[in-house]
Amino acid sequence: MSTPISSAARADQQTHSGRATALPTDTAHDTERAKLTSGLLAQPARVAPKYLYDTLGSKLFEALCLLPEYYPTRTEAAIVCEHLDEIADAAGPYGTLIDLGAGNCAKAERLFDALKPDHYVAVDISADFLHTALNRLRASHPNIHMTALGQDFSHGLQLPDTVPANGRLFFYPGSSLGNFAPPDACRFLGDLRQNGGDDSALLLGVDLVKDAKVLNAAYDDELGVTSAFNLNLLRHVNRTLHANFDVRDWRHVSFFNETESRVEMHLQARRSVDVCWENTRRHFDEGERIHTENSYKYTRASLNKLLQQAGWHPSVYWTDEDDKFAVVHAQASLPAPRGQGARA
Ligand code: AVI
Repeated sequence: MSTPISSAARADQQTHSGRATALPTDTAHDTERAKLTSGLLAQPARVAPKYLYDTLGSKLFEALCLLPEYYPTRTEAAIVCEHLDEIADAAGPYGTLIDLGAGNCAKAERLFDALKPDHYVAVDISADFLHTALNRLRASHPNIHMTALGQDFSHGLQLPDTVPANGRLFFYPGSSLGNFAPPDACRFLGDLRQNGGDDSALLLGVDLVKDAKVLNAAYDDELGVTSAFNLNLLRHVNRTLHANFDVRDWRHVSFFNETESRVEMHLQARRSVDVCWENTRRHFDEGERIHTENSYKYTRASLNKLLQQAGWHPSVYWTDEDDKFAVVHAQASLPAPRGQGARA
């Protein structure tokens, strides 16, 4: 349950922006199916969150970002818009902007005029989608050298030699870090620190701990879009395993687990059901659950600790007035005091 969706290899060649990727090899497909089977047979059962993102799941994710209850996307965009100059001041002289989970590159594009990078590297599992996005960006920003990298970076980022080794700014928005379990988040951030070297920096969007009511509503909205997003995972599993989950046998369950500081999403059996695939059968009692996603929420203290453990020095936090979400700048080496946001 530790794979962050923004960077995970979506199992049926789709990303959460719904674009096609290269076909996996037979062996990769077999490995995926074996992992899926072992998760479904585990007690309690689990399915990796990347299965939320087939074509329909990607559209449902886009839709849920528009919901009044789901504040992260909107709040992050407002923070970036309001503090763009300060962000540019803090994240100033980094020549290379490396956008992790770039998708359609829209979030990074908002930074271009202020940050003025020489080189923009867009990384996403879907190379095809990136090429289309970069062709558009090249026309509007002819002075920025652009590179598209189709890569699942969740287990380590591989940058080609053409990407300057100095002055790297890693941009990881959308609270995608929250879909990693903390030890994996630490490993991931530590890999970036190694990759970037001593003069690199990080610009991170992270969802903050808040009133459980707000969190619970964000992951269980009135219209039922998040419920459809979660249930749709079963259809994706059916296609991948030739399984016979009936979506109507399951209900969406989500809640803030305060002890773990995470919102959990599960699917709960409405009745006793048997599910079959290949030569396997799994019985679920009524009320039994499949764990489908964790979304970790941080405080400044817990995020500072994580960043420091991973070798980063948090320098500035920008938040909204309700402290719902944070955009954080961290440096590989101890920062000189600059910028006007709240010091970490
Ligand atoms: C993509 N990720 C940061 C979202 C989150 O909030 O963890 C996925 C999501 N799950 C339910 N709603 C949104």
